Amino acid sequence: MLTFYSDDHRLHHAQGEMVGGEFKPCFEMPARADHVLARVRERDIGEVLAPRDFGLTPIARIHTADYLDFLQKAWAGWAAQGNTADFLPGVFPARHLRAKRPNDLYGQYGFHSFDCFAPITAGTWQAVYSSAQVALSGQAEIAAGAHSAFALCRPPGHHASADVMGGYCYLNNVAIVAQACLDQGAARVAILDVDYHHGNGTQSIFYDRDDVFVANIHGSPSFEYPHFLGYADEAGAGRGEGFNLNLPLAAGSAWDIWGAALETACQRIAAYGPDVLLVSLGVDTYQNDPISSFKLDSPDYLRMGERIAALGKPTLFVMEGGYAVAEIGINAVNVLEGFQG
Ligand code: SP5
Ligand code: ZN
Repeated sequence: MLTFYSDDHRLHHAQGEMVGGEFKPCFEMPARADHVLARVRERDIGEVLAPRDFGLTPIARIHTADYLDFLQKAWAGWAAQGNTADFLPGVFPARHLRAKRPNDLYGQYGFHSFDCFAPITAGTWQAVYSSAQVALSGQAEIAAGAHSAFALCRPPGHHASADVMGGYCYLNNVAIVAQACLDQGAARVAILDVDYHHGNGTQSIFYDRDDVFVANIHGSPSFEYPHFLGYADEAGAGRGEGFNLNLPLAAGSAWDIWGAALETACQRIAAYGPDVLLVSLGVDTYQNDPISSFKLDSPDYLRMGERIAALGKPTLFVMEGGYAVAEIGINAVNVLEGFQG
């Protein structure tokens, strides 16, 4: 299968994040994409292509104008105030406050964030814009008739909702692609999110819709990030009732548990009968992932790809998380190789 990739991801390399009360190097670092790309080439799974530029229009089908305006202008405004270090938010319109968008940049950042894990640097906008174009280029390949493609996105996207960033995510690449599929004539799209963390952004974007079925397998929010979405009783609302599936799992879950959840998700996807399947491919379910608790081993990712392939749908894999940097390439490409058989 073809892989889409842009070097622009390197333009986003933030200085750090809070871990255990200390400011530590970001887990979400450029080397992640380098390792995946190296493994794609080592295993020779297919050509690697640069993305085409589809512009802002498909991005604006998912994200609000205010949000995109903030993302594009935030660094310049921050730098104009004399700052040189990364821009991070600190105050959020949580319960008991008023969610009215303020005029100042710092207030706007809190308005458009749910945590402090999405720093803005000089190159962040270009990196996230190109990451979305990578995803859209994979979508175009599927639309043109390919059975599968791999969008090697970085930064990832599944924690970003229509107007709120967080969890290393700014633009929701998989959601942008789902909407592009629908806009080009697909009737139904399924998203299977296998990242260790619940894809809260993707869920929220499609929660009241029946044209995108979203299935998530993840560490339960009862103990894991993002903490405030991803329970099993979140099944969709209105027209979307029954079109969201959450399969939260206990800490320490290994392939026996995880594979059973995948089976459940795949049966629901098959029953939905999508025209296209999009996989939010996070490999932070790996046993040695530094911020996660699941116990998947590298060969398990081959099984994952095999089960997904058995659905028989045109499938776009969209890279999300995975922080065991040395093994991320092996695990991600194992899914693709398992899929290809
Ligand atoms: C795309 C993606 O995978 N985003 C994940 C964002 C998680 N960020 C916050 C993680 C905080 C977890 N606590 C660290 C525990 C270290 N033992
Ligand atoms: Zn994750």
